Amino acid sequence: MLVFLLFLFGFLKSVVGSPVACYDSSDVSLDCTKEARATIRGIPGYEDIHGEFVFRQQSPCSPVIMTGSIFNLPPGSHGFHVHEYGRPNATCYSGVHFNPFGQVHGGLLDKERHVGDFGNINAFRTKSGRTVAQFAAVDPVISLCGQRSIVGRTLVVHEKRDDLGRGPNLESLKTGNSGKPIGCGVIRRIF
Ligand SMILES: [Cu+2]
Ligand SMILES: [Zn+2]
Repeated sequence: MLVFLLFLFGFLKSVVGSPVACYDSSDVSLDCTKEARATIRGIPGYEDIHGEFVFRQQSPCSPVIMTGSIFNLPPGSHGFHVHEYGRPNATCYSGVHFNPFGQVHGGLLDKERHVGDFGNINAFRTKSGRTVAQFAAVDPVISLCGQRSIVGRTLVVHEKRDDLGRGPNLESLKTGNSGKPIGCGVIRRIF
């Protein structure tokens, strides 16, 4: 585990060194923060689900480093996105995927994707019987300020696997057929 973490941080450090251009000047605004967090809670019927995520960005034009984990998801892959609004109710309703540029749904590494598309988070059962899902990414598409800002929006985990826009129906290009949200949390800035 420790070896994996050391490897991961080495990888993140090497990627963060590379400069990433801002899309335009509106990305550099006064609301910039270097760190944001989201606490995930399950909807009724999934109360055991909980998790924490941290988002860090050195400057408005740097990629965002995101790390976190969710416990007690059903084992398997679950669609994982930032949704538009930051006011989840008991069902985690928070609008559609955050999509300020009117693109179609995709995966984290796709050229064409919603800004809020993180693909899937994968849950594994541990020896203790608990289920753990870890996620780490260096994403140049999201930001903690400007028009790509995920701050104040909702991080959502879904019941089903996200087909990343490659499914057989139109819904695939909107939601990846990932089904209903089962857990969520608002992304809040850290002062
Ligand atoms: Cu979603
Ligand atoms: Zn999407």
